[in-house]
Amino acid sequence: MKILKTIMMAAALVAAPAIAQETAPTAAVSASAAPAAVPAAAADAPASSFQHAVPVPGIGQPISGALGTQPQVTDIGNEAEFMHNKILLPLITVISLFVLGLLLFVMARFRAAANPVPSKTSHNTLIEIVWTLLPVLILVGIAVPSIRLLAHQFNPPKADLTVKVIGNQWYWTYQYPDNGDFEVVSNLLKEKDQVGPKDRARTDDDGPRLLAVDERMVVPAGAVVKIITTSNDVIHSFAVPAFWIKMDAVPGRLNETWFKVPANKTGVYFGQCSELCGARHGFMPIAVEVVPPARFAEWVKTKGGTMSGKPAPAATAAAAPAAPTAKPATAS
Ligand SMILES: [Cu+2]
Repeated sequence: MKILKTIMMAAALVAAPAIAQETAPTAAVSASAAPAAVPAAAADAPASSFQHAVPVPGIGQPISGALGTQPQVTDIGNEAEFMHNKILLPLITVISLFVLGLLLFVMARFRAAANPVPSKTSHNTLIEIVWTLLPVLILVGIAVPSIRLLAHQFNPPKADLTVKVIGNQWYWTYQYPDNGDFEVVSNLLKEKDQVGPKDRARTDDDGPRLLAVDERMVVPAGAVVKIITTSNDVIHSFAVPAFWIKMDAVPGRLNETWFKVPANKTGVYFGQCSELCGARHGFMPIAVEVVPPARFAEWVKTKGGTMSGKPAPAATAAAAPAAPTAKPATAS
Protein backbone atom coordinates (compact mmCIF):
# COMPACT_ATOMS: atom_id res chain seq x y z
CA MET A 1 0.00 0.00 0.00
CA LYS A 2 2.65 2.38 1.13
CA ILE A 3 4.89 1.39 -1.73
CA LEU A 4 2.11 1.89 -4.22
CA LYS A 5 1.40 5.30 -2.79
CA THR A 6 5.03 6.23 -2.90
CA ILE A 7 5.35 5.15 -6.50
CA MET A 8 2.28 7.15 -7.43
CA MET A 9 3.62 10.21 -5.68
CA ALA A 10 6.94 9.85 -7.40
CA ALA A 11 5.25 9.43 -10.76
CA ALA A 12 3.14 12.50 -10.18
CA LEU A 13 6.27 14.39 -9.30
CA VAL A 14 8.03 13.39 -12.48
CA ALA A 15 5.01 14.25 -14.56
CA ALA A 16 4.61 17.64 -12.97
CA PRO A 17 4.87 20.38 -15.54
CA ALA A 18 8.31 21.74 -15.69
CA ILE A 19 8.23 25.43 -15.79
CA ALA A 20 10.43 28.29 -15.11
CA GLN A 21 12.77 28.35 -12.23
CA GLU A 22 15.41 30.87 -11.72
CA THR A 23 16.35 33.37 -9.14
CA ALA A 24 13.90 36.17 -9.20
CA PRO A 25 15.50 39.45 -9.86
CA THR A 26 13.85 42.24 -8.02
CA ALA A 27 12.64 43.22 -11.42
CA ALA A 28 10.19 45.90 -11.08
CA VAL A 29 9.55 46.24 -14.73
CA SER A 30 10.00 49.77 -15.70
CA ALA A 31 6.65 51.28 -15.53
CA SER A 32 8.81 54.30 -15.81
CA ALA A 33 7.99 54.42 -19.44
CA ALA A 34 4.94 56.42 -18.53
CA PRO A 35 5.37 59.38 -20.73
CA ALA A 36 4.14 62.77 -19.85
CA ALA A 37 2.18 62.55 -23.03
CA VAL A 38 -0.66 60.52 -21.62
CA PRO A 39 -2.67 63.26 -19.96
CA ALA A 40 -5.51 65.44 -20.76
CA ALA A 41 -4.85 67.75 -23.62
CA ALA A 42 -3.89 65.01 -26.02
CA ALA A 43 -6.58 65.62 -28.50
CA ASP A 44 -4.81 63.68 -31.17
CA ALA A 45 -3.53 60.93 -28.91
CA PRO A 46 -5.61 57.81 -29.23
CA ALA A 47 -7.33 56.56 -26.13
CA SER A 48 -4.98 53.61 -26.09
CA SER A 49 -1.86 55.73 -25.71
CA PHE A 50 -1.12 54.10 -22.38
CA GLN A 51 2.47 52.92 -22.44
CA HIS A 52 2.49 49.28 -21.46
CA ALA A 53 5.40 47.71 -19.63
CA VAL A 54 7.77 45.35 -21.40
CA PRO A 55 7.90 41.82 -19.96
CA VAL A 56 11.16 40.66 -18.41
CA PRO A 57 12.37 37.24 -19.55
CA GLY A 58 12.24 34.77 -16.68
CA ILE A 59 9.70 36.76 -14.69
CA GLY A 60 6.07 35.82 -14.95
CA GLN A 61 6.73 33.55 -17.89
CA PRO A 62 8.21 30.13 -18.49
CA ILE A 63 11.90 29.57 -19.20
CA SER A 64 12.71 27.03 -21.84
CA GLY A 65 14.10 23.83 -20.34
CA ALA A 66 13.77 24.99 -16.75
CA LEU A 67 12.47 22.87 -13.90
CA GLY A 68 10.21 23.77 -11.00
CA THR A 69 7.79 26.60 -10.45
CA GLN A 70 8.02 30.11 -11.78
CA PRO A 71 9.47 32.69 -9.38
CA GLN A 72 6.61 33.57 -7.07
CA VAL A 73 5.61 37.16 -6.47
CA THR A 74 2.73 36.87 -4.00
CA ASP A 75 2.86 35.91 -0.32
CA ILE A 76 0.60 32.96 -1.00
CA GLY A 77 2.88 31.90 -3.84
CA ASN A 78 5.92 32.03 -1.58
CA GLU A 79 4.18 30.06 1.12
CA ALA A 80 2.97 27.45 -1.34
CA GLU A 81 6.38 27.22 -2.97
CA PHE A 82 7.95 26.68 0.44
CA MET A 83 5.42 23.94 1.14
CA HIS A 84 6.25 22.28 -2.16
CA ASN A 85 10.00 22.74 -2.32
CA LYS A 86 11.00 22.56 1.32
CA ILE A 87 8.47 20.14 2.79
CA LEU A 88 6.85 17.88 0.21
CA LEU A 89 9.73 17.40 -2.19
CA PRO A 90 12.34 16.36 0.42
CA LEU A 91 9.79 14.15 2.16
CA ILE A 92 8.79 12.38 -1.02
CA THR A 93 12.42 11.92 -1.98
CA VAL A 94 13.41 10.42 1.37
CA ILE A 95 10.42 8.09 1.46
CA SER A 96 10.99 6.94 -2.11
CA LEU A 97 14.67 6.23 -1.50
CA PHE A 98 13.89 4.47 1.77
CA VAL A 99 11.32 2.19 0.16
CA LEU A 100 13.61 1.53 -2.79
CA GLY A 101 16.40 0.60 -0.37
CA LEU A 102 14.09 -1.75 1.53
CA LEU A 103 13.03 -3.42 -1.70
CA LEU A 104 16.59 -3.95 -2.84
CA PHE A 105 17.60 -5.26 0.57
CA VAL A 106 14.74 -7.75 0.70
CA MET A 107 15.37 -8.89 -2.86
CA ALA A 108 19.01 -9.61 -2.04
CA ARG A 109 18.73 -10.88 1.49
CA PHE A 110 15.71 -13.15 1.08
CA ARG A 111 16.23 -14.48 -2.43
CA ALA A 112 15.90 -18.27 -2.66
CA ALA A 113 19.64 -18.88 -2.98
CA ALA A 114 20.53 -16.87 0.11
CA ASN A 115 17.56 -17.94 2.19
CA PRO A 116 16.65 -21.54 1.32
CA VAL A 117 14.45 -22.10 4.39
CA PRO A 118 11.86 -19.31 4.58
CA SER A 119 10.80 -18.04 7.96
CA LYS A 120 7.23 -18.76 9.02
CA THR A 121 6.90 -15.47 10.91
CA SER A 122 3.48 -13.92 10.36
CA HIS A 123 3.37 -11.19 13.04
CA ASN A 124 5.69 -8.71 14.60
CA THR A 125 3.86 -6.34 16.85
CA LEU A 126 6.61 -3.76 17.07
CA ILE A 127 7.06 -3.47 13.32
CA GLU A 128 3.32 -3.28 12.75
CA ILE A 129 2.95 -0.45 15.25
CA VAL A 130 5.86 1.40 13.71
CA TRP A 131 4.68 1.11 10.12
CA THR A 132 1.23 2.28 11.11
CA LEU A 133 2.23 5.12 13.38
CA LEU A 134 5.02 6.52 11.29
CA PRO A 135 2.91 7.26 8.18
CA VAL A 136 0.21 8.72 10.40
CA LEU A 137 2.71 11.06 12.03
CA ILE A 138 4.12 12.04 8.65
CA LEU A 139 0.64 12.80 7.31
CA VAL A 140 -0.25 14.86 10.36
CA GLY A 141 3.04 16.69 9.95
CA ILE A 142 2.15 17.54 6.36
CA ALA A 143 -1.43 18.41 7.25
CA VAL A 144 -0.51 21.26 9.57
CA PRO A 145 1.29 23.52 7.04
CA SER A 146 -1.00 22.31 4.28
CA ILE A 147 -4.19 23.33 6.04
CA ARG A 148 -2.59 26.58 7.15
CA LEU A 149 -1.82 27.35 3.50
CA LEU A 150 -5.37 26.47 2.46
CA ALA A 151 -6.74 28.75 5.15
CA HIS A 152 -4.57 31.61 3.92
CA GLN A 153 -5.70 31.05 0.35
CA PHE A 154 -9.37 30.91 1.18
CA ASN A 155 -9.52 33.75 3.71
CA PRO A 156 -8.72 36.67 1.47
CA PRO A 157 -8.19 40.10 2.98
CA LYS A 158 -10.68 42.78 2.06
CA ALA A 159 -10.51 43.43 -1.67
CA ASP A 160 -9.25 46.76 -2.99
CA LEU A 161 -10.33 45.97 -6.51
CA THR A 162 -12.59 43.43 -8.17
CA VAL A 163 -12.05 42.12 -11.66
CA LYS A 164 -14.60 39.86 -13.26
CA VAL A 165 -12.88 37.37 -15.54
CA ILE A 166 -15.03 35.79 -18.21
CA GLY A 167 -13.82 32.86 -20.29
CA ASN A 168 -14.96 32.61 -23.89
CA GLN A 169 -14.08 30.27 -26.73
CA TRP A 170 -11.27 31.32 -27.09
CA TYR A 171 -10.38 34.55 -25.40
CA TRP A 172 -10.85 36.33 -22.09
CA THR A 173 -12.84 39.38 -21.15
CA TYR A 174 -12.05 41.41 -18.04
CA GLN A 175 -14.69 43.59 -16.43
CA TYR A 176 -13.93 46.28 -13.86
CA PRO A 177 -17.13 46.81 -11.85
CA ASP A 178 -15.36 49.12 -9.36
CA ASN A 179 -14.20 51.43 -12.12
CA GLY A 180 -17.28 52.22 -14.12
CA ASP A 181 -17.80 48.65 -15.27
CA PHE A 182 -15.81 48.91 -18.46
CA GLU A 183 -14.69 45.78 -20.21
CA VAL A 184 -11.46 44.71 -21.83
CA VAL A 185 -11.36 41.97 -24.46
CA SER A 186 -8.10 40.10 -24.49
CA ASN A 187 -7.03 38.12 -27.55
CA LEU A 188 -3.89 36.25 -28.43
CA LEU A 189 -1.50 38.23 -30.59
CA LYS A 190 -0.60 36.25 -33.67
CA GLU A 191 2.82 36.08 -35.28
CA LYS A 192 3.76 38.33 -38.16
CA ASP A 193 3.30 35.65 -40.79
CA GLN A 194 -0.18 34.83 -39.51
CA VAL A 195 -1.78 38.22 -39.91
CA GLY A 196 -2.55 40.57 -42.74
CA PRO A 197 -0.20 43.46 -43.47
CA LYS A 198 -2.39 45.94 -41.59
CA ASP A 199 -3.19 43.77 -38.58
CA ARG A 200 -1.27 43.96 -35.37
CA ALA A 201 1.24 41.16 -34.91
CA ARG A 202 3.12 40.19 -31.79
CA THR A 203 6.40 41.90 -31.00
CA ASP A 204 8.84 40.97 -28.25
CA ASP A 205 7.60 43.96 -26.26
CA ASP A 206 4.20 42.28 -26.09
CA GLY A 207 5.58 39.08 -24.64
CA PRO A 208 6.55 35.55 -25.68
CA ARG A 209 4.91 33.72 -28.56
CA LEU A 210 1.53 32.22 -27.65
CA LEU A 211 1.45 34.24 -24.41
CA ALA A 212 1.27 37.83 -25.64
CA VAL A 213 -2.17 39.42 -25.89
CA ASP A 214 -3.52 42.58 -27.43
CA GLU A 215 -5.19 43.84 -24.24
CA ARG A 216 -3.73 42.92 -20.86
CA MET A 217 -5.54 42.82 -17.58
CA VAL A 218 -4.04 45.77 -15.70
CA VAL A 219 -4.09 45.89 -11.90
CA PRO A 220 -2.44 48.10 -9.29
CA ALA A 221 0.52 46.83 -7.28
CA GLY A 222 0.08 46.50 -3.54
CA ALA A 223 -3.67 46.05 -3.88
CA VAL A 224 -5.74 43.02 -2.99
CA VAL A 225 -7.35 42.03 -6.28
CA LYS A 226 -10.43 39.89 -6.08
CA ILE A 227 -10.92 37.78 -9.18
CA ILE A 228 -14.39 36.52 -9.96
CA THR A 229 -14.39 33.93 -12.73
CA THR A 230 -17.21 32.74 -14.90
CA SER A 231 -17.69 31.63 -18.49
CA ASN A 232 -19.89 32.32 -21.47
CA ASP A 233 -19.68 28.85 -22.98
CA VAL A 234 -17.65 25.94 -21.62
CA ILE A 235 -15.42 25.50 -18.60
CA HIS A 236 -12.17 27.45 -18.77
CA SER A 237 -9.65 28.00 -16.03
CA PHE A 238 -7.92 31.24 -15.16
CA ALA A 239 -4.36 30.50 -14.09
CA VAL A 240 -1.33 32.70 -13.46
CA PRO A 241 1.57 30.57 -12.20
CA ALA A 242 3.62 33.44 -10.75
CA PHE A 243 0.70 34.39 -8.47
CA TRP A 244 -0.07 30.77 -7.60
CA ILE A 245 -3.68 31.17 -8.65
CA LYS A 246 -5.83 28.89 -10.76
CA MET A 247 -9.60 29.04 -10.72
CA ASP A 248 -12.12 27.35 -12.96
CA ALA A 249 -14.40 29.61 -14.99
CA VAL A 250 -17.70 27.76 -15.10
CA PRO A 251 -20.77 28.87 -17.04
CA GLY A 252 -23.62 29.90 -14.75
CA ARG A 253 -21.41 30.04 -11.72
CA LEU A 254 -19.20 32.61 -10.03
CA ASN A 255 -15.92 31.42 -8.56
CA GLU A 256 -13.59 33.57 -6.58
CA THR A 257 -9.89 33.82 -5.99
CA TRP A 258 -7.51 36.65 -5.21
CA PHE A 259 -3.94 37.84 -5.34
CA LYS A 260 -1.85 40.70 -4.06
CA VAL A 261 1.36 41.63 -5.81
CA PRO A 262 3.68 43.70 -3.61
CA ALA A 263 4.45 47.24 -4.66
CA ASN A 264 8.02 46.38 -5.68
CA LYS A 265 6.97 43.60 -8.05
CA THR A 266 5.34 45.53 -10.83
CA GLY A 267 5.64 43.82 -14.19
CA VAL A 268 3.92 41.58 -16.67
CA TYR A 269 2.86 38.09 -15.65
CA PHE A 270 1.57 35.49 -18.05
CA GLY A 271 -0.74 32.56 -17.67
CA GLN A 272 -2.91 30.31 -19.78
CA CYS A 273 -6.36 28.81 -19.82
CA SER A 274 -5.87 25.63 -17.84
CA GLU A 275 -8.99 23.66 -18.60
CA LEU A 276 -9.37 21.89 -21.94
CA CYS A 277 -12.01 24.06 -23.55
CA GLY A 278 -11.99 23.21 -27.23
CA ALA A 279 -10.00 23.51 -30.40
CA ARG A 280 -8.20 26.72 -29.53
CA HIS A 281 -7.74 26.04 -25.84
CA GLY A 282 -4.02 26.54 -26.25
CA PHE A 283 -4.52 29.97 -27.78
CA MET A 284 -6.22 31.95 -25.05
CA PRO A 285 -3.34 33.17 -22.91
CA ILE A 286 -3.60 35.46 -19.92
CA ALA A 287 -1.44 38.53 -19.42
CA VAL A 288 -1.65 40.52 -16.19
CA GLU A 289 0.22 43.79 -16.00
CA VAL A 290 0.87 45.01 -12.47
CA VAL A 291 1.49 48.75 -12.35
CA PRO A 292 1.84 51.41 -9.65
CA PRO A 293 -1.57 52.72 -8.53
CA ALA A 294 -1.14 56.05 -10.29
CA ARG A 295 -0.45 54.28 -13.57
CA PHE A 296 -3.48 52.11 -12.98
CA ALA A 297 -5.61 55.22 -12.70
CA GLU A 298 -4.18 56.41 -16.02
CA TRP A 299 -4.97 53.12 -17.67
CA VAL A 300 -8.52 53.12 -16.32
CA LYS A 301 -8.95 56.56 -17.81
CA THR A 302 -7.84 55.42 -21.25
CA LYS A 303 -10.48 52.71 -21.06
CA GLY A 304 -13.21 55.20 -20.28
CA GLY A 305 -13.51 54.06 -16.67
CA THR A 306 -13.36 55.95 -13.40
CA MET A 307 -11.50 55.44 -10.16
CA SER A 308 -13.82 54.22 -7.45
CA GLY A 309 -15.54 56.80 -5.38
CA LYS A 310 -14.85 59.52 -7.87
CA PRO A 311 -17.47 60.89 -10.21
CA ALA A 312 -17.18 60.10 -13.85
CA PRO A 313 -15.09 62.64 -15.70
CA ALA A 314 -17.04 65.17 -17.65
CA ALA A 315 -17.85 64.00 -21.11
CA THR A 316 -15.80 66.87 -22.41
CA ALA A 317 -12.61 65.55 -20.90
CA ALA A 318 -10.38 65.10 -23.83
CA ALA A 319 -8.43 62.41 -22.09
CA ALA A 320 -10.89 59.60 -22.15
CA PRO A 321 -12.67 59.37 -25.41
CA ALA A 322 -13.75 56.45 -27.44
CA ALA A 323 -12.67 53.14 -26.65
CA PRO A 324 -13.07 50.39 -24.17
CA THR A 325 -11.47 48.32 -26.86
CA ALA A 326 -14.22 45.81 -27.20
CA LYS A 327 -12.96 43.94 -30.15
CA PRO A 328 -14.78 40.75 -30.90
CA ALA A 329 -12.58 37.73 -30.95
CA THR A 330 -11.71 36.48 -34.33
CA ALA A 331 -12.71 32.86 -34.27
CA SER A 332 -10.38 31.91 -37.03
CU1 LIG B 1 -10.34 27.98 -22.13
